[in-house]
Amino acid sequence: MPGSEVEKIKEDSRALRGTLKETCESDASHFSHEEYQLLKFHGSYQQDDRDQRNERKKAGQDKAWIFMIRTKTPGGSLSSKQYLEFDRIAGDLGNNTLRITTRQGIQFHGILKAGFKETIQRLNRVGVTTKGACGDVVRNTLAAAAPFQNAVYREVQRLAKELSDTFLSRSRSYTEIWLDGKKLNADVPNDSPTDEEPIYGKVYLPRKFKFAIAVPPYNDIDVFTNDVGFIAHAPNGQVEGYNVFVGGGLGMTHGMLKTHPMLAQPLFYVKKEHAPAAAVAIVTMQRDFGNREDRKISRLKHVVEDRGIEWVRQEVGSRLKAPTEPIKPFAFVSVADLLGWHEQGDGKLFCGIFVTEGRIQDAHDVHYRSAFRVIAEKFGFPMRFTANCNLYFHDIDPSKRKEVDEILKAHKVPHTDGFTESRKTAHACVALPTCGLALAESERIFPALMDSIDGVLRELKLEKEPILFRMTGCPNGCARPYNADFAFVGRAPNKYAFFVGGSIVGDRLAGLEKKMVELKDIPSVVRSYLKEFAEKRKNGETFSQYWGRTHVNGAKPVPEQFHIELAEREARLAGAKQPASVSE
Ligand code: SRM
Ligand code: SF4
Repeated sequence: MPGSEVEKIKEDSRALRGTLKETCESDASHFSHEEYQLLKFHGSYQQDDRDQRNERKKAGQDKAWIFMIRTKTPGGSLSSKQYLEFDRIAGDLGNNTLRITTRQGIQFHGILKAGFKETIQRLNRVGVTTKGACGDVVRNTLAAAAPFQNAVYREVQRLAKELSDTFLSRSRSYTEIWLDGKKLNADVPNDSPTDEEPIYGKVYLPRKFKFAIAVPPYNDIDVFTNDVGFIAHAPNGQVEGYNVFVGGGLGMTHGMLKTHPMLAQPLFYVKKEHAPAAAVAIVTMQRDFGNREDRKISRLKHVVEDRGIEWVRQEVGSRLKAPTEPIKPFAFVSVADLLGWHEQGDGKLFCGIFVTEGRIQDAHDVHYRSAFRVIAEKFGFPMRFTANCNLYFHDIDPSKRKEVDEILKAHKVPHTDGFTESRKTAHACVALPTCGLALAESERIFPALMDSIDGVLRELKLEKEPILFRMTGCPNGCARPYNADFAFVGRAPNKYAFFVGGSIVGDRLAGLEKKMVELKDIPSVVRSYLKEFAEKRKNGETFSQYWGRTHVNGAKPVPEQFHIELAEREARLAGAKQPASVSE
């Protein structure tokens, strides 16, 4: 069978070079379609400002080409010095914003072609690479974000860096094209002198690949939505090993049954020293068995679904050559971050700061960017990005707490004490105007939508309830909507598919409740579910527990659950006449 078009582009690319260097140095306004596919492996997406698209088209003008550049910061960790350079780059070369991503990285938006190489060089000079932040390789490795200073959290952050280094492409193309052949980043492993990719081979992986490492009881990196999830087992304050889960992934296409989200399934437990080898065994299995003909069904989750978890266990076992054991018991409480002030375990403090949709900017009267710059300049505290798109400053001497609070207050950075519990965890993906795949707004309209939902929560006295809301501008799932209690997934301008029934713990998938809800109707639709919950809940159960008790979903997800409304599914099951869909 011939491979997909992208397979051919990779194969012919001379280790990801293609003609990127030539086009970068030419006065072409943008990269070609083939070059764009390769650009991803170097950490960037070619985009255009979609707010300008129609007008420019009418005026017969070319698209307003811009670039998104994404960093790889394993475990979301970086120094204040690095952050300050990020801030300067956003001002000098980007659109004056920094976007914390749902994978603990940063995206610079609005970079022009003329500033592309400079952005990459400046990032590398402060020890941050963009290599492999996108493309068919292992993406940024998530690791428990809370900056507790103890052996367990240190080990998990260390493993994130080790996995990141292990799976970094060894092609010299990145250094050649963007760094003028000089390695600017001492922290990145050496390129292979022959371009050889010891793990990936010539055509890399069939698709993107994602690792996450969690430390119970916090599932703050949403471990089950990753291709591979490691869950630390640390009964005596030291990591002894990891429960390994495989086959998580969320992307789907509306109405296409063969595409659907899956949560990772239990594979085995391995001792700590074998975790990196287990990672290599799983990645090489996906390299060899992942579908290379149809990119819609090419993630690890499809190998797990098609061949079954027992086959996967055998195959990985034969590659691993190290002992494995059955999964050890563990329990998570929430996907939330620890916002506000906390002791980090060594006499110092960390401060978790809520960042509206992860967008660090000075806008709408809240000056996040200036506040973070002042704190980073004045104190030099290390930082952590979270997978909920928030920020931790850590290693803070208690004597500095008041000053930090004053800086945040002076810049009107919101204090989460007065927030509803839902607001603290709610998140929306980037979508318009930069995302080329967005079918509807997400980041830009979510704060106002959450204002309305907050009103409903307060009216029903549910403001203290941990209920998870997420939104995306299309079904790809970048804000991880399908394991939230409530999710709104863009279908068309102002229209969203409505999902209910994930969990605040991140361990259950939702189901489609309504194929299409108008944006303006979302608060009243949500209200009907919340009202039922407020009236019928038992013994203080959470919304997730209530839904789990009263509905069957998630445990063994079926494709229909994501494409056919619940009412219709039930009617089909009962053999009854199918009712017309709510909105279509
Ligand atoms: Fe994503 C594609 C943004 C996390 C699933 N994602 C995109 C692109 C690059 C659009 C494109 O291909 O042209 C978006 C760029 C928007 C922009 O303008 O910036 C985009 N994804 C994001 C970010 C920035 C969302 C955010 O709100 O933070 C996240 C960047 C993470 C990072 O630093 O690496 C982001 N994307 C995710 C996640 C969540 C996660 O990984 O925890 C998912 C679901 C999990 C998964 O992978 O299954 C996700 N993004 C996708 C998919 C669907 C993949 C699939 O298997 O079907 C696409 C489309 C694709 O790959 O074809 C996509
Ligand atoms: Fe773009 Fe869709 Fe991802 Fe949102 S979910 S950032 S609209 S690809």
